[in-house]
Amino acid sequence: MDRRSFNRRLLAGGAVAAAGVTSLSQASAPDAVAAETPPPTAPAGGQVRHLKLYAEKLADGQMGYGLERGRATIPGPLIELNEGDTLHIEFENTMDVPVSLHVHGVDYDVANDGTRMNRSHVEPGGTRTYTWRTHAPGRRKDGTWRAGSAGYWHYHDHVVGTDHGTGGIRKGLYGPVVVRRKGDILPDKQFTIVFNDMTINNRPGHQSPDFRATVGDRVEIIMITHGEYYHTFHMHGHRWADNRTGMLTGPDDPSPVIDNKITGPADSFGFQIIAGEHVGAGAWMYHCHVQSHSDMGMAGLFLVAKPDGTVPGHDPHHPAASGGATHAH
Ligand SMILES: [Cu+2]
Repeated sequence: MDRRSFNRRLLAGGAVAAAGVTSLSQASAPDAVAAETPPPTAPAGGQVRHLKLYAEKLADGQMGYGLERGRATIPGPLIELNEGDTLHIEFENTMDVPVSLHVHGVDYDVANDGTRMNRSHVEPGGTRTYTWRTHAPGRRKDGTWRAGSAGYWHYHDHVVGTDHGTGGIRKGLYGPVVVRRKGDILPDKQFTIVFNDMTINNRPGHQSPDFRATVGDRVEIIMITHGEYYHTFHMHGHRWADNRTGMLTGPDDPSPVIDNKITGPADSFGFQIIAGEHVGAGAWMYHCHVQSHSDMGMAGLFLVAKPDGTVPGHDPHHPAASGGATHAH
């Protein structure tokens, strides 16, 4: 099943929640007809969803979140919601240290904060249900405008190492959240890129992940920053609008169009691009543009294949081309 039909099913299905979203990014490209038909859009929210999430120690000593026991990844699984949805996450700590789940951008009461301050963390072997809520934009009773929850957000541990989760984040306990507004265009493929200290997705230098798409795919990038440093996120050959969706709403949309964005710890943003639009297939770099950071290996490839599956000029055996698919670690 291609991304579009899966998304339609996922977003209509409710209880399916975000399960399986991660593996989807590796699904085959949509058929060529998709480019000529209007892209599918997000429906209205208002559903109650359920998700099981585990915090686990990985074999290499890092830590990750996962939808199934033994399947944790860095970054953790992408969690997608529509404005108005409520999500109950049954969160199990399989590790030998306390851990938590703290989210940015959505609504939660203090019992779902995921900090030690209000005892909303989870002891080793324990389970706790975290509830996240989202809302649509609207006018308050006093006439002022209330923003909706839609955006590119993220979750992370707030307990491991210190009361700020510094050790947990450093070891990989973080993941992406996308909240859509009714009518938002759905992507064909999604990739999460996290600048965490001097790594991308906690990979060692010069082993940053590569991401693969086919010319014409509507690709969604979710970009998150963690750690100690500021970075600049740059993509070759592709630009996006610096607004909520990364897409212009029309010719008069005043959002700046950019291909480089400064980002600091706990920032998150996202955007959609059409792979290879106006520039064609190829091995397009993405990287931090702080020069010493890119030199130390904060760079990967956005591999845009021709419809026949080949990436012109790209040698898959070159060491720099190693790396995995979305959300692998
Ligand atoms: Cu950097």
